[in-house]
Amino acid sequence: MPLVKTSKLITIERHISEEHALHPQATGEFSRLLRDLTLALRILARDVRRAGLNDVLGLTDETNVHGERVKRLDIHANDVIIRAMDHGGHLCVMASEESDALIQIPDEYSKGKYVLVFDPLDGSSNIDVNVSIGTIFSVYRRLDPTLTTGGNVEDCLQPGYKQVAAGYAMYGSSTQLVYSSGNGVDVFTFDPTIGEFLLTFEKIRIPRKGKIYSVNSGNAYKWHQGVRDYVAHLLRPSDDGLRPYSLRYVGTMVADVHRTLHYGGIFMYPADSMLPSGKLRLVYEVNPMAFIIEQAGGMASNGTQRILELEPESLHQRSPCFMGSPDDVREVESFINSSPE
Ligand code: P6P
Repeated sequence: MPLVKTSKLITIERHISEEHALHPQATGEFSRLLRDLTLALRILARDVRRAGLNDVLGLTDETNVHGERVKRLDIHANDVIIRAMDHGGHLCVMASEESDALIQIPDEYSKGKYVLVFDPLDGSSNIDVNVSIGTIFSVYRRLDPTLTTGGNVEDCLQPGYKQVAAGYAMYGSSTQLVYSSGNGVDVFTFDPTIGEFLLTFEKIRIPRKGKIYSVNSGNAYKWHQGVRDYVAHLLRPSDDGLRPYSLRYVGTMVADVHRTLHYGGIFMYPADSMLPSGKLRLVYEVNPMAFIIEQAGGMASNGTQRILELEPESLHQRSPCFMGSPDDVREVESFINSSPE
C-alpha cells in the first residue's frame, strides 16, 4: 500500500497546533500536554539509543507488579515521563505499567482535566539485544471536568472509545512517533540533529487485508481451538495465492503493531489455558494500540468484542487482542465464534 509520504516540513508541535485549530473550543491545554509528552519521548529516544553506552542496561533486583524482573531502563523511562508530565497543570492523575498504584500529581502542582496512562518501555525483554522497543500512551478527559483535585482510579478505567488521543514511540533504526487525536493517524520521525519530530506519513490507512500474521506460536498448544483452526487456515495454500500467510513476530508489541499498521495483516496475543485473559494489558497497551489501528481503518477485537468498548475493571488487567486489517480480524472472529469451545 503506497504510504502517503508528505513533502511538507512540519514539526509535531506545528502539527498539533494546526489540529488544535480544528477544535476552536479547545483551550490549548491539550496541545501543551502533548508538547510536554514529546519532550519526554525526545529524552527517551536519546537514552534508549545510548543505552549500551550509558550502562543503563542490566537487571535490577526489583520485580514489577506483574512479577517480571524490571530492567533499569524501564524504571528510568517511567521516571522521565512522570517528571516531564507531573507539573504542567494538564493532568489530574497518571497510571503506568511500571507503577503498582496510581501516580498522583504532587500537592504543589495544579491539577488539569486530562488523564495519562502509559507503558513507559514496552518490549523490555528486547532491550539488551538492540531489538526495537517503545513507549505507549493514552490520554483521556477526567470524568468530572469541574473538579480541580487529584484524579482517581475511575478516571483511568474508562472504555477505550473515550480516548482523546493515543500513540506510541518506537525506538528502532530511527525513532518514530505514531499518534492520533481522533483525526486519523500521523507518523513523525525524530531528527536528532535538530531535536525535532518531523511529519513523515500523513493519515496512514491500513490495508483491508494482509498476508502476514504475528503471534507467539510457541503458545499454540495452549490456545483455544478456534485460534488454532484459524492459524492452520492461514497456513493452507489457496488457489488465489492469498495463502499461506507469512509469520513475523518481534516480541515487542509496538514493533509488531507498527509493521501491521503499515503492511496489513493481523497481530494477536490470544488468551490461552495459562493466561485466560492473554498477556497484554488493556488500559495502557491494548486500548491505545486499538485506537491507532481503528483510526487507520483497522479493527481491534478481544475475539468476540470490540476492544474499545470493553469496560476496564482494574489498572493492570489483561485482555486477549486481535488487531489489524479488518478482513483479517473478522476472519479470526468467525473462527473463534464457530469453535465449540
Ligand atoms: P511473549 C513485551 O514483553 C510484551 O509485553 C509485548 O510488547 C509483546 O507483544 C509481548 O509482551 C511478547 O510476549 O510472551 O511473546 O514474549
